[in-house]
Amino acid sequence: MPTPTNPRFDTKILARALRAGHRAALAQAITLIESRRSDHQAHARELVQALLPHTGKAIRVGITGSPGVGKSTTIDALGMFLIERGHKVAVLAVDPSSARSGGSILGDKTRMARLSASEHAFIRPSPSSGTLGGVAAKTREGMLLCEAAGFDVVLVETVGIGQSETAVCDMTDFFLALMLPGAGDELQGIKKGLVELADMIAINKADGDNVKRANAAAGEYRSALHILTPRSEHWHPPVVTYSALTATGIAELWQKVLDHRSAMTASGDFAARRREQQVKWMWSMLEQRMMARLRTEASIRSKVKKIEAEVAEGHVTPAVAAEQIVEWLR
Ligand SMILES: Nc1nc2c(ncn2[C@@H]2O[C@H](COP(=O)(O)OP(=O)(O)OP(=O)(O)O)[C@@H](O)[C@H]2O)c(=O)[nH]1
Ligand SMILES: [Mg+2]
Repeated sequence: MPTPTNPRFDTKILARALRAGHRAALAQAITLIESRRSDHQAHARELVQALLPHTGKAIRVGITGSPGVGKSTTIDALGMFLIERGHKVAVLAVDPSSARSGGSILGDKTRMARLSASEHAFIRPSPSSGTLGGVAAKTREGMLLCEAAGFDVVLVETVGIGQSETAVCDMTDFFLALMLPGAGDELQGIKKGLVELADMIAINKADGDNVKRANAAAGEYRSALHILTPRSEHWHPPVVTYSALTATGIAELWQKVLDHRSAMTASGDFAARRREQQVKWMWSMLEQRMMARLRTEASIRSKVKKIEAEVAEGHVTPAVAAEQIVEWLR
């Protein structure tokens, strides 16, 4: 297959191979959208636009939780459960820290041993390109490519950090917050505002000695959720307990995702949420593009540097400088 650096590279050929379900083509296409080279980015835009009619059909689920809560183990168990039912599962991640640490939340494939060995699963670690906005935009496009390649469930993992959670919530249909039994974790989650994003709270590790504590935690979450206004009047986020290790409760957990989809589709909220997400995405792309111009266009960059110094010295007000920079971008 011609590579993007090849002058005879053809996005149509790549799109066709991807649609035919060739994993190498999907992987290559994602590499293309993650590239910073402007010729690659032009190809990537063309590719995503060409594939757009074949996207949007998957069930998109965001999964968050603090380190060690069992995200990887859950994705492995849930992924295998879905594959056994005939689904094709793509797993993506938004982890803006991966650039710095060099690692990635999906790096640990030993916790997803079964899924990573399955031909019906596609696992891709987080793009490691700087800003959260950039990482999220690339993950979102990666999701579209996975859908075009025939994956009908997309799981997007993120770390339990406010902004990346919002980003993942903004690209998925269902946002699942994983919690641990006990450990005072409950009220933390509520303080962080996470439960206001969550479409469901699932308490993991409800096995062995933990079952009682998990049930107690579930009770606390339920009463806490009671006093919050749900995001949709047609869905009150349930609280469930399960064990990723033994797969107990995984079927019930998935059933809630399906119930949510039915309720949201019937009320029209499903389509509304997707529409809103599209528009938000456009604006965030625009922001990215504008910022990229400031960073990459040499003529603008040097002027911006100068005016930045003047702002720092107090010679120019931030408002005047911002106005001037907007002028330069015209
Ligand atoms: N008892 C029990 N242990 C579990 C369960 N799920 C995960 N674990 C254990 O919890 C630890 C962390 O699990 P991971 O799946 O790696 O958690 P994670 O959220 O992906 O962690 P990070 O990737 O570090 O953020 C591992 O030792 C798992 O074996 C469960 O349902 N029950
Ligand atoms: Mg993990």
